[in-house]
Parts: sequence; C-alpha cells; structure tokens
Amino acid sequence: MQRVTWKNERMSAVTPRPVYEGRRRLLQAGLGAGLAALLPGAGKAAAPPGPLAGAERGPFGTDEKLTPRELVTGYNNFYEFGTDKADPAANAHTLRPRPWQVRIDGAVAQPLTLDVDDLVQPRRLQERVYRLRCVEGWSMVIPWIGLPLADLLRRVEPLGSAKFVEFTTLHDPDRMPGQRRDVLPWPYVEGLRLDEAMHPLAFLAVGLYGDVLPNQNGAPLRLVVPWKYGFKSVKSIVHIRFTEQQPATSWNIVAPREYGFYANVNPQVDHPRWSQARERRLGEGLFSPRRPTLPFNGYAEQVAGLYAGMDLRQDF
Ligand SMILES: Nc1nc2c(c(=O)[nH]1)N[C@H]1C(S)=C(S)[C@@H](COP(=O)(O)O)O[C@H]1N2
Ligand SMILES: [Mo]
Repeated sequence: MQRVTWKNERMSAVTPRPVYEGRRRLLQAGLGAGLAALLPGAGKAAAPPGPLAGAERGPFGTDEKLTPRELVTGYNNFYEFGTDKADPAANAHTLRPRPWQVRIDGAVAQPLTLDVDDLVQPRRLQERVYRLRCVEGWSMVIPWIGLPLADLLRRVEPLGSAKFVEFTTLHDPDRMPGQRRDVLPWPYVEGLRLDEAMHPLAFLAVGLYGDVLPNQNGAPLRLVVPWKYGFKSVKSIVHIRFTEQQPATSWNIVAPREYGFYANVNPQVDHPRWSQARERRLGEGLFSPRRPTLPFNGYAEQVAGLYAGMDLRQDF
C-alpha cells in the first residue's frame, strides 16, 4: 500500500483539539448515558459474567479497582472508526470480527495461518487485570482475557535472524470507514523488539470483563503491552511478521519526535507538548487528584531489565 505524505504541522497527533474540546463538553455536560460511569462510585459491580468467564487468573494482576465496563467499552481510541472517544463504540458495528484469520510469518521456520477461534478456547485462556496508560494522560484498569503472546509466537519457531515482531491491523475501508480519511497511514502497524514480544507480560487479548472482545476494543484479537503507552497495543490484528529490521510503526511515522518506537511509560520523559508525570484514572471522578505516573506503568520490576544499558531519553 502507498504511504500518504504527512503534514505534521497539520496533524494534531493523538488528541486533535476538536476531539479534546468535544470530550470536555461531554464531561461538563455530565456525560451521556453510556459514560455516566465516570462519576465516582458508579459501575462498582462487575457486569454479569459472559461466555469467557471462568478463565483462570493469570500472573501480574493488580488488585486496583477496575475501571467501569461502560468506560472501558465507551471511551476508546480506534481511529479506524473515528477520532472522538465515543466514535468507536458508535461505529465499530461494521467490523465483522468473524470469521477472522491471522497470518504469522516472516523470519520463522513454521509460518502459520490460523482462525482466531482456535485461540478462543475458554479452558486455555487467562484473565489478567492490567493498567493501560494512554500517552494522552489518562489510564484505566482492565480485566483482559487472552493468552501470553509468547505462547503463540513460539508455535511458528522464530529463526535466529528474527529481531523484531510487527503487528498489522485489518485494512478494509468498507469495514473500517475511518480508513477513508488520512488521519494515520493505514493499516495501523505496531512493533516490538523480539525480547519484548516474548516477555511474559506481553498479552494477546480476545476478551474483557468475561466477554469476547467488543469491536471497539479491537476484536477479535488485540495486543496488550501494559508497560508501554496504549498506542503500542494494536487492535484487530490480521498479520504478525518476524523481521530483522525495526518495523516502521504508525504513530512514529506520523510524528517521530512525539511517539518513539519504544514508548515505554516514563514519567521522566515528557511528550514535547505535555508532561507525562501524572495521569487521570478514568472512573474516579473529575475532581479526584491525578495520580503520579509510574516508571514502566508500574511494571518496572518485571521489565526494566529489558532496557539495561539503554538511554531511555534517547530511545523514548
Ligand atoms: N488499530 C488501532 N489500534 C489502536 C489504536 C488505533 O487507533 N487503531 N489506538 C491505540 C491507542 S492510542 C490506545 S490508548 C489503545 C486504546 O485501547 P482501548 O480503546 O481498548 O482502551 O488502543 C491502541 N490501539
Ligand atoms: Mo493512546
């Protein structure tokens, strides 16, 4: 596919001003019905268990209060369905996440095409409650259901030459109408270094809150990399490719000085246009104080070693 030529000065990156202002209006208006759960105390009870309930509790969980389901599924970034936070929930019904095949190839001994339902076997799935920190300054706590990314990647037997893994979203403007607009180079692409991809924290989600993944959260299969900013967690994946070179990734192509390849959550490295020192936990209420952002989003104990000897200001 041809890359579009980007005019960065025109681009407003992850939060275009109209989006931000639209959101402020929404908040000031006391929120639409679906987002009412932003108010403190709302949404305390988990929703009734869905078809994927009963997955075993996986490692690395947090016991922080879950973000209400209405927010997890109603306040999204998924530019394939629009740039407003409410757009994905309103528009993603056109996605059609079944049947769905995923191709895994590149520098591997056993390339594989699999049907996503081969992965959605409730008895083999885990639930993991992870924090998700968006580069825009908000965070959520989400009960994902899925499998360790390494479990899938090992099946294709990566070659010694493989150094990175590239993940690509579906490209189909009929099903993803946002792809008719040049807000990002389509399809959305993200990537990890091989050791990051094989780390036991890296997760492939097929569900949340006990249910199969809602379209707006990246059905039927999305990455979750909890120690990195949310934009690394690419949605609706159709292709996983092992590469020798660092992949070109969407936000990094658009604005390389603002969105690095590594994108590790780091309160000491500000975004050029705002501080990353604090975050607002969605669902806590508008007037609760913002929390300090933690290095690697609180997962430093698990992942800091991956970056030993690196200058994380340089490789942000
Ligand atoms: N294909 C695709 N994946 C994407 C995005 C996107 O626009 N398109 N947005 C990213 C960003 S910026 C964030 S914060 C998370 C949001 O995930 P959520 O909506 O499930 O909370 O998805 C990421 N994955
Ligand atoms: Mo994000």
